[in-house]
Amino acid sequence: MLDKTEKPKRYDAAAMGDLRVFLERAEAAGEFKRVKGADPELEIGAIFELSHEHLYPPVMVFEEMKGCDPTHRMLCNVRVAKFVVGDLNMDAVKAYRNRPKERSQPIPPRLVNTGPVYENVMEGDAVDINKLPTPRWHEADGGNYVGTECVVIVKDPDSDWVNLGTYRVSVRDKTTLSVFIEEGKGGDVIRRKWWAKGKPCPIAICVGQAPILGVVASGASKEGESEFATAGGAIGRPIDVVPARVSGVPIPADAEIVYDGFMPPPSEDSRPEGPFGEWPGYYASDARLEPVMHVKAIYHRNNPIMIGQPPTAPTYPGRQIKIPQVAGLWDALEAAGVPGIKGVWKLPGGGSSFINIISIKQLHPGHAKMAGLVAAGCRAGAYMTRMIIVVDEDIDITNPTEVMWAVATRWDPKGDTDVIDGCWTGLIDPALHPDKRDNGDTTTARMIIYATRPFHWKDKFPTVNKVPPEYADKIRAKWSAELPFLSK
Ligand SMILES: Cc1cc2nc3c(=O)[nH]c(=O)nc-3n(C[C@H](O)[C@H](O)[C@H](O)COP(=O)(O)O)c2cc1C
Ligand SMILES: [Mn+2]
Repeated sequence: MLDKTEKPKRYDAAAMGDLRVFLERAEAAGEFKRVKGADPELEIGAIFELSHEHLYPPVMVFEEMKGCDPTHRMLCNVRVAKFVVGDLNMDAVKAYRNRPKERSQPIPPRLVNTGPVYENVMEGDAVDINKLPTPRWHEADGGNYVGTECVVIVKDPDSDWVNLGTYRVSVRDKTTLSVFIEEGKGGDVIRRKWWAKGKPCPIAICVGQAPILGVVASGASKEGESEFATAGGAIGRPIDVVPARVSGVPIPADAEIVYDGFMPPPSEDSRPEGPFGEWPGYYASDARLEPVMHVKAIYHRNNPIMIGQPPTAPTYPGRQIKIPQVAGLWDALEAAGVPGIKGVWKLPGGGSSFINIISIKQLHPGHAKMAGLVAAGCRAGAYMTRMIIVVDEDIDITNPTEVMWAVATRWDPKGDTDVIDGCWTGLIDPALHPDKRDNGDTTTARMIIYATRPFHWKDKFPTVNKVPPEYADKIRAKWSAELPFLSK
């Protein structure tokens, strides 16, 4: 059970800004596990995935990995450890929404001359991706994925815009990496500009970095936005960057491992990429031709740490709630003017995307519908959702049994359901029909379930037969010494 009385943790800027400080913090928090002798071919992947049977899996550092240089390390569970995510409850969502404003003021990166990233350099004929760990996470993966929670860095040819993005990266041969960037993502917009000028796109890929860089690279960003600056703002100091020696794009000076080179236009070189076990728990997007990166140099620190964080199915407990995402949907509902929002949460099984729960204090007829339609249509709730469930404020939406009780008892399927066709989804949506997949029609329907007391006869709606929460608390306080089963 989650302890709902615990206060959300203070933001640990030092750990978020430095991977090695992060490791010390994990150890101090008692959430650290050192593992020696595991095989990066499937074995580490299985240990990693099974660690997700726990809501808060330990931070794991794999050392002396089979077939690897003994000084190389693999780090898993960077952003899912308890000391990083804190409590997963509604108070944490509220605290996130009220977070100090200075954490959202960008601080531009600082250009420095050199850094630990250049402690070891492979160039020219010495370049060999296989000299560093090349994990295979799941049996049916179409390759060894060195980039999972990685940072792909490209620079706009026409402006100062440097984009960071987390896109999966796999090994094709000792100097070639596949990078899977979906159409329209920041990295895709920029690489097309280079190709349109008839030039290969300069690119650097960092596969071990300060945790905050993984956060900003995997979050949505606007064209022109500097995610280095966003990250600097979050940790309260500038990120130090150095120019990559071959591509010239800025890379974190304290990066653990960086591949540096160029991505030629797909007409010049593209190779089959995928499939890769995806977060909905399937291999849905299959293999297809994708552009590749020609690696001209590799830099790494002494005792480098690769970060491994492949997707795991949303059946695992910790894979449901991302506090910033839930808070973001709540913000979006309020920004659209929907009043009376009391909470936003997810139904387990849908991971952090598929099933959104909104609780409202109904103020007028049509209010529940307004909340449901905005949740289905706003940017924070539009992509790859399946279902939105709107409930009354008396439902504890962090308890799936209460949510389904509301559905079971307050929802009349015929009148209280909207099904909206043609909504935005992705190739990794397993329910996307093969014909649509082939046609490029990446849309599926949404269902909105209004499991609220119908507003116009809510006063006639049967009274709930249940000990009220405040009275329950009193009774527990009075009797739990004598009746221990009453204590929570
Ligand atoms: C672990 C992880 C893996 C991801 N893999 C991919 C991927 O292979 N391709 C992709 O286009 N997006 C992937 N994403 C999502 C992007 O990181 C996300 O859309 C991000 O906003 C991209 O940055 P951009 O807005 O600068 O393009 C992944 C996200 C995470 C957290
Ligand atoms: Mn970006």
